[in-house]
Amino acid sequence: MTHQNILVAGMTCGHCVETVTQAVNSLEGINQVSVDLDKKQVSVNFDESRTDLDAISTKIVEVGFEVVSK
Ligand SMILES: [Cu+2]
Repeated sequence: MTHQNILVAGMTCGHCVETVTQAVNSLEGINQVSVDLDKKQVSVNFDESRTDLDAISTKIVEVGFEVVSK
């Protein structure tokens, strides 16, 4: 398992948090997702043999948010 923090712009409320959490969770190989709305930070635990940061970032962008850094 790998743990990464991704900085995401555009999240403003609990609904955004829910959207991002569900989107990332829908990917293969995701173990755990948590979002800190104040820090704009998405923490992800994932199996690096099944997914990667690029796939996670792409998914976040797909549901309407901006990945600032990963
Ligand atoms: Cu929102």
